[in-house]
Amino acid sequence: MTAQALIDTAQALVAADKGLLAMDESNATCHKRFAKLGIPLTEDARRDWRELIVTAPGLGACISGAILFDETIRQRTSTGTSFVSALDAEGIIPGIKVDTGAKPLAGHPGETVTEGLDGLRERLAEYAGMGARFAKWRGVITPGAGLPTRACIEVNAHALARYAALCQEAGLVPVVEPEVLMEGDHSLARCSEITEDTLHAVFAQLRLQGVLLEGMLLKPNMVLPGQACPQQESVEEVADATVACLLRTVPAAVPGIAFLSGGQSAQLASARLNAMNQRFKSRLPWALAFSYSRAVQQPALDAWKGDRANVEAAKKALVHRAQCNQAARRGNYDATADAPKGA
Ligand code: 5MM
Repeated sequence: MTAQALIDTAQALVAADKGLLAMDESNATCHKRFAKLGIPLTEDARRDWRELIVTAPGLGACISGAILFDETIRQRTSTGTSFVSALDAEGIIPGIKVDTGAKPLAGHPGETVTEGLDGLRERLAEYAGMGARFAKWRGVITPGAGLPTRACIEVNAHALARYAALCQEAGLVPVVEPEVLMEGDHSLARCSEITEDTLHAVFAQLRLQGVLLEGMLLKPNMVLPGQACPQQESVEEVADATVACLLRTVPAAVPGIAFLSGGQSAQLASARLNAMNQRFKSRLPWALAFSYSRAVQQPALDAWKGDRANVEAAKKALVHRAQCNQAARRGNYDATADAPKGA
């Protein structure tokens, strides 16, 4: 695999104002979301849900790549097509989540380190053989009293860079996801400080470990006040703070930044991305895109509820959210027309 092939894939993932769809929930996370809607917590239900997504007509016009989970990359539609082939048919690049989860960090109560490096070289080779062209790994940074610690930031940055180097060796574009959580009562200014520290540490490790910046994507949080913070800044203030933080930390060689949604509502995630592109797009070195899970999937999951009769409505809801985020990349998202019913 040449460096140019990595660069081409990374650029294709942010081309045409499209974005990524994260559909890589582990079974535990998937079940948490299913349980709220009374959907059975079974492999069949998980497969049915993911089939609905990969067969949604028109999804490929606004989604460039889909991040799958180990179970999902091995599954097939009810007509026997592999999910990878179904995505390929829509022009969507298949990707794979390769971390094995955030585990308690020894000696650091309340913090985690993401695991999955053991045997990663072999797993990446297997996934590449199955058609994956990019991968994803998420490190979690938790704000709190005295948190995050330096230790937590450094171990997660180190693991992200080791993962990224192994991905590029295997010919897969690494999506590097350091997430500062939005749970808590911290201010936007505190989130900005933590995000800046984290991104500096991540890019220092990526450099140390020889990762080709042109052949990767960054998947960060937006700079937001904690969910329980009494002061909630406007869409424009969030856009300004997020772009300012990224300009201080992300090298211009990185082709794209694809945000996670982190628990924001679908509409807010679109509105904030839209504001960033509207205000700054022409002056930024990298594309500002999306790699949402909940902010694209949740309205469709609410429509589906595990009932076959709702499949078509759910597909429409899914494609609608993907279209809204493509519009947000163009700075054309109309938040008023997209307000949730009854709001
Ligand atoms: C932060 O989570 C990622 C983006 O999703 P949101 O847009 O909903 O925040 C997401 O890709 C996440 O990493 C996966 O859902 C996998 O989560 P788990 O915890 O099940 O590995």
